[in-house]
Amino acid sequence: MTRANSEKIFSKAQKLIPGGVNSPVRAFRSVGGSPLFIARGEGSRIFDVDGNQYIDYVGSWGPLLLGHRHPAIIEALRETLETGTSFGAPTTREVEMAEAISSAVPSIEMVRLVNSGTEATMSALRVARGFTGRDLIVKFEGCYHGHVDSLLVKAGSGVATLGLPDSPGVPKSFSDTTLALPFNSTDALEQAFRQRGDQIAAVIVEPVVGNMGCVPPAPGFLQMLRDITARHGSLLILDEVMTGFRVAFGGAQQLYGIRPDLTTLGKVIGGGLPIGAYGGRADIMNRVAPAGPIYQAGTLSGNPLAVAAGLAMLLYLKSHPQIYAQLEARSAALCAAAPRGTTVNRVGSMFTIFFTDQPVTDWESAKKSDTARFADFHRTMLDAGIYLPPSQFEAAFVSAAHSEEDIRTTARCFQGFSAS
Ligand code: KE4
Repeated sequence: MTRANSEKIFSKAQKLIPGGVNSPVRAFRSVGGSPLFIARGEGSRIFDVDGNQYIDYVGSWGPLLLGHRHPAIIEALRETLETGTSFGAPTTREVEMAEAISSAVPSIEMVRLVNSGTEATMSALRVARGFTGRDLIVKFEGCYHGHVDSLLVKAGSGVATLGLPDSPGVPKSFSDTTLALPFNSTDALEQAFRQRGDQIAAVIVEPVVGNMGCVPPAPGFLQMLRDITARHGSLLILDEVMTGFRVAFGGAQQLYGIRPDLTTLGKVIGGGLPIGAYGGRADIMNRVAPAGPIYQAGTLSGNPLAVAAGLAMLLYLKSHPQIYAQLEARSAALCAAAPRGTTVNRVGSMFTIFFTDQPVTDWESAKKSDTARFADFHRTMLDAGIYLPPSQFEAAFVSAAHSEEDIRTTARCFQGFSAS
């Protein structure tokens, strides 16, 4: 299997783009070797510029719940292209999209579309601070909510992958307004609220963490977040950029029966095009400009192409609910084949194989994983035609396009790898 073309393009890319990539985690830094340059995708497959094909378990980091180039999404894009690409003015489809999101996620009484998950979480924080008049935000170590200045504190995903202490460029005054606590720890949270509860604007959490690798909430943890924020007049923000429409049609809040004040979305709701969204209680969202004074804006927010792809995705999922049972069954079968000596965390079709034989319940336990062995595993799978996220601290994704044969093929490769 040659990757000469990828390597050649990568060496040029590094002269023009920082690290040769437009997002750090794509650079394969923690698994070694050069990133593959992808020529095209189809269903569960991606094809690199050297003509190699792979079963894809990254799925663009979550958006491609239906796999690459699903006909419903491609058709919606083709049809929309006939009418234009962007108007900077409202369109009917944006109202249909708002309706589709709100009907799927009842806690989202009103919603604003933006262009990325980062914009969604950044805006949700501002709204929470504006609504409560408070400054402090609570987040959890290993959770990643996009590259928002005040949330790049003990963050997961690429920050954890690259072992960055946090990021230069974030003023101390910003990070001073962020309390980063251990995920799944109630003691630390209760202490923070005892000491500073009346200053805490919101708690933001990935209800199922994907960004330290997949880490589910401990039983009762999310309910405890809901109770303690309500008791102190703070808001609960569920960052469902990854879990929204992924772990259930109604997201993790449907799965765990939690009603947050605000939710952030992205990835799946764009069907592979750039999008984000934040929404929640109408009394909060009506404080957002121009209805209220809290400002947030975006030239391409509600872009017709992104909305067309996203709406096609949501309508398809709504009319094919059996997809979630299929995702559950095939993901479970795949994870049952994980190499011996590893710990697998999975919720629905998002999972991580941790190279540790200990439970992984938070960042402290996740970072004990043997990242060198993970790198061996990643390389071995790549050579076998299996494309996994190039980081121990990321979630992998099964899509509706992954066939039973794909799962069997991948399972055989997993089983053939010795984790000892
Ligand atoms: P974006 O700004 O990358 O669209 O979304 C930020 C974000 C917010 N919240 C959660 C829970 C997220 O997972 C993300 C982004 N996820 C990463 C993958 N772990 C994106 C991949 C990347 O950074 O290239």
